[in-house]
Amino acid sequence: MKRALIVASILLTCSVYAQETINYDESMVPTFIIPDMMVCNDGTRVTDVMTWEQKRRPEIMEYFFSQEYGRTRYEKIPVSYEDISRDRKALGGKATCRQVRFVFSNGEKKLEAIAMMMIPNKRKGKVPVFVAYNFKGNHSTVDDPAIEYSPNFGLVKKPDSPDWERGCQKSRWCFEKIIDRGYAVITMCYHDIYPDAHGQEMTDHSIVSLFPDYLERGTFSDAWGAIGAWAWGSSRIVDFLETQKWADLDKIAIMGHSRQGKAALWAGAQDERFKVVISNDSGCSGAAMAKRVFGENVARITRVFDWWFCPAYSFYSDNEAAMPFDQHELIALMAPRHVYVASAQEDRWADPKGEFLATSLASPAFELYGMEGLGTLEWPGIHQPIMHDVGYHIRAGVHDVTDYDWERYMDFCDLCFGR
Ligand code: GTR
Repeated sequence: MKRALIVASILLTCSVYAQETINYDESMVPTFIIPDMMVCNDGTRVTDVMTWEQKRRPEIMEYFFSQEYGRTRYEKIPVSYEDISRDRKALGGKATCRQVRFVFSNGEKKLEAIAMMMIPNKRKGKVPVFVAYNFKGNHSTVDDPAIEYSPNFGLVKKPDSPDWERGCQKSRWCFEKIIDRGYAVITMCYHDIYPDAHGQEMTDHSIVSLFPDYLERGTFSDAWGAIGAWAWGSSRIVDFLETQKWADLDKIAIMGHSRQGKAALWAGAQDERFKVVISNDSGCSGAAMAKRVFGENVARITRVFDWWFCPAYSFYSDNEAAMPFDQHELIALMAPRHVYVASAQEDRWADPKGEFLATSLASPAFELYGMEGLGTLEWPGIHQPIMHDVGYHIRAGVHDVTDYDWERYMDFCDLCFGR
């Protein structure tokens, strides 16, 4: 009996993995039909901004709400801000480093998150701002011992994890270069909004648990997951910026890497206060076309990271062909604002070609507004960025955020913001 069980479980495991073959062979990419984002569900063709904004765009939003990231809740969760510290001599005196605690409360339960800012000291008037989550805590972005550990960090990291080390991910944050170009940055550890690990305890410590439907949500096929929560959190950062005199509210960009690139695109789709939306190596369920099924795919991502999405998304496991939408439509939702997608050559897991393709295929939405999309289906070479109203680059190297990426983001923002 015991042996039979073992055999059965081995067979089951094999079949699960068999379905999850990861394809890295371009010749094995299936022929697929690209969903036409310019045709409404009733067959009407979109030829003007009004039909796009009032009919087609809401239909596309509905796909992402009901079938991928889940439905964002709009009840207002009261938040208060508490100043933690203000160091006017950060980065050799070039910047002010501030920490502010956000306290979210629904009257019964409270959750805390800490935002860290670098604001240029030399400034004439208001400054443009990058909103960008960090993965390993604010303390990982600089060496400064005054930076507090993120409230939820201990939930997801063991006490002996190297991630507690200060500055352990500072290579992803070229603050000095950013400050020198006149931009501010506001960052927050994404675990504070939704601790990124499997299990009920994580959801209970996420902002999702503050909403009225929390206890019933398990039964909803469109219940929002972590990506939806992170996107919601980015908007709360913008709410805070709205209280700040130094922030130029017409020049807010959001930048996210990888899973945060997925969340940045979703935040940008929902919140028009983000004027430039930047996806760094966001891959599957971010900028990459799902229907190419190259690198990470829906079956694998929904199995390993089930808490990121709404339950309905796993219907497309090994079934991308059945999706009535694809990720180029997510990118199109940024129009008439700006969007930039970046890939890394060795990051095949994220399907760089699929990221490029989706960005290019989003063009018709921008063209409706007289804006210029990428304008080509020819994948540019390494380190040959395209910067129209929509931008794209592929750089050499692996899945990461490098100075090269940030420099291009600032070039692009300079163009978009007329700097
Ligand atoms: C991987 C995941 C990707 C990407 C990445 C990251 O494990 O499969 O979708 O999000 O993590 O966030 O670095």
